[in-house]
Parts: sequence; C-alpha cells; structure tokens
Amino acid sequence: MGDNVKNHPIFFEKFDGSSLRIAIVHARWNKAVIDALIAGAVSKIKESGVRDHNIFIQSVPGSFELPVACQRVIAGSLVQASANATDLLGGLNIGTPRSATPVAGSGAAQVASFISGTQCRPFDAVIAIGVLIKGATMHFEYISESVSQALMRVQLDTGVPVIFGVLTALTEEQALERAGIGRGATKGHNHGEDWGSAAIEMATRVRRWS
Ligand code: DLZ
Repeated sequence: MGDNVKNHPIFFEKFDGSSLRIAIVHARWNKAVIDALIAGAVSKIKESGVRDHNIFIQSVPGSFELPVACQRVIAGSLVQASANATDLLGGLNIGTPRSATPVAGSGAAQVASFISGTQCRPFDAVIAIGVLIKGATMHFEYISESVSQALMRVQLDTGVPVIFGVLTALTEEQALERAGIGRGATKGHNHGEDWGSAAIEMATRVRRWS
C-alpha cells in the first residue's frame, strides 16, 4: 500500500520542551475565557517538559496591547541573554531576571541562577492570548485586523515564533466553546492546548533551522 501524508512521521513527532523558555502574554478582557485558554496552553507546555521557571506570564489590558508587549518581552529576554555575568556582578542594572516564579533567595543566589543559564536565555516562543467578541460597532474589526497583522510583524522582525492565540468570536458562547468551557451540550475544545503545542513545536523547529 502506498504511503500518504497521514502516515508521514512528522504527524507522530513528540517535541521535548525541557530546554525551552516560553512566554505567554495575555489580555484581561473576557477573563473566564482567558483563564481557561491560559490553563490549556500551560498544561501542554508543561506536558512537553518545560520547567516552571521557564514559563513567563505577563498580562496587558486588552488585545490591542498584545503586539507591543510581545515585542518588549522578546527584546527584554534578548538583552538579558547578551548581558554577561561580569556586568551583572558589577551591578550594572539590566533588570531583574524574568521568570514566572521568582528566583529563590537574593543576591548571590540570584546571580548564580542567572549565570547558570536558566534565567538569561531568550524566549524560544511567545503565545499571545486575547479574546475579542464582536459588538455593535466596528471596534472588533479594527482590533482583530491590526492585532493579527502586528503579531505577524513581531514574529518576522524578531525571528521568535509568536503563536496567534487571539480568539475572534461572534458571540460569547463561541468564545466559551473555543476555550472548552461551553455552557451547552458540548463544552467544546480548548484552543489554548493547541497553542501550547504549537509553541513547543515552532520553538523546536526554529532552533533546528538556526
Ligand atoms: C475596548 C475593548 C473592547 C470594546 N472589546 C475588547 C475585547 O473584546 N477584547 C479585548 O481584548 N479588548 C477589548 N477592548 C480593549 C482594547 O483591546 C484596548 O485594550 C483598549 O482599546 C485600549 O487600547
């Protein structure tokens, strides 16, 4: 029997996230949906082996703020990665190590952790999460169009994969179902899980291509 694309090994590849650093930048509008999407993304990221201290989560007011936040989060991690240990020990202010969990201890312990590499590597991928629900005005159209264009620009300008985790739903029910918390007969599917998996795959592939 001939091979077809469904039998291609690429569909069965599991990606090891144990050496990856992933950032999640999320808007705060439609909080219940956002929370479920973040939980879905984090569950897949951790399932791939990413360690807690290599997951960084940053919130912003709304989806419109996602692109600049992603850009700065990526730039900040690149600056930290290029700052050498002597600068840090010499007291140069290059910002505090970024991590979801603050580095235990202070002073020497933090410096040691930073130098050991876990805190100063750049992010391998960023997931931008927002939930836009169509209202009575043109607001939805303007924001969804500009945010998707801008997030694409950030990933092409920086070379760091930016996963498009912005739901553009016509109703609240649609948004709930796409976060796996639908109120009807079916709860739907949590797209945050797919974004978490996409982040791990793209982070791995971009490393291989570099
Ligand atoms: C203003 C606004 C509206 C009406 N709706 C949403 C939404 O459904 N989802 C979302 O993430 N943000 C919304 N915002 C806020 C804008 O994204 C933005 O934060 C403000 O316009 C300030 O720039």
